Amino acid sequence: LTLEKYLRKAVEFNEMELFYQPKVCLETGRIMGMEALLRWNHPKLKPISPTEFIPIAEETGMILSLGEWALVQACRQTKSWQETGLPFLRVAVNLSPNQFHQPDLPEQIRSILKDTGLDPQWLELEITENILMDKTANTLNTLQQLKSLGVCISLDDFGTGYSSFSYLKGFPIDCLKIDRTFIQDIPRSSKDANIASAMIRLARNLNMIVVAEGVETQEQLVFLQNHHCHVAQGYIFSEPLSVTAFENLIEKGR
Ligand code: G
Ligand code: G
Ligand code: MN
Ligand code: NA
Repeated sequence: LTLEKYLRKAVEFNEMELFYQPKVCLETGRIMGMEALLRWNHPKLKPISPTEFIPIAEETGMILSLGEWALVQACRQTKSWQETGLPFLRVAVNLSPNQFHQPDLPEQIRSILKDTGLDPQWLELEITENILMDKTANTLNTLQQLKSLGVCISLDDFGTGYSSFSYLKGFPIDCLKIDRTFIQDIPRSSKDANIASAMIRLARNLNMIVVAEGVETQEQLVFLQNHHCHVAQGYIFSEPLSVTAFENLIEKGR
């Protein structure tokens, strides 16, 4: 309950921050985008992970204001980096189920893009399989509205939720993110290696961009390159970084 009380004030008190983790194109070796990840710096509490506070925000409905804050912040920051002459990068923002099912989400995102001046092609929305499973909601319609804005849709944590091939068939998804649990034991586990390579082929055959999450070792990276995975993200390149640290990383790579 205390956490909930603090969380209620967190945005207002400026305690939330977005960190950015680079996504690297495996063909060119260049950073092509980044995932925005929430960080909560409470003045008294020790750092609280999003895995702890996102569920509370979901249950209490606070995710709606928090999620909107993250969208605005990510779009504003990305636009600002473009204006300072940094290479154009695509920013990915995670959407929680509660947020996704708000009927006004497409309108909210349209308005944020307009207000921040970010061209829609530079915004990517990460959703999980469980969102797609909810048949009561008008999921396809929402996705189509989002697509018609010109943003990209990614399927996050792929393979861990209620994975179904019919989602890949029926929904307009641009990008598939292989969950890190399938990457972490490569190359030791031939099972995981086979699953990952099958996911890569599946995505490529469906003309989707395929991203490997949680890449930590050189061996994993070589495996993914050999299997023609498009993009990788993980500690091997960088952990999620503050704005300043991310800027330094981009400058260094130029
Ligand atoms: O950095 P990591 O510990 O940063 O993130 C843990 C979890 O929190 C991940 O599953 C991630 O998707 C989720 N998360 C981080 N930031 C956000 C956000 O802005 N919105 C939502 N819905 N989830 C987030
Ligand atoms: O669930 P989602 O994919 O949105 O969240 C990404 C989570 O994975 C964040 O908590 C982020 O900090 C974490 N992460 C990013 N790269 C790595 C990695 O290489 N290894 C591990 N173990 N976690 C990672
Ligand atoms: Mn994600
Ligand atoms: Na993930």
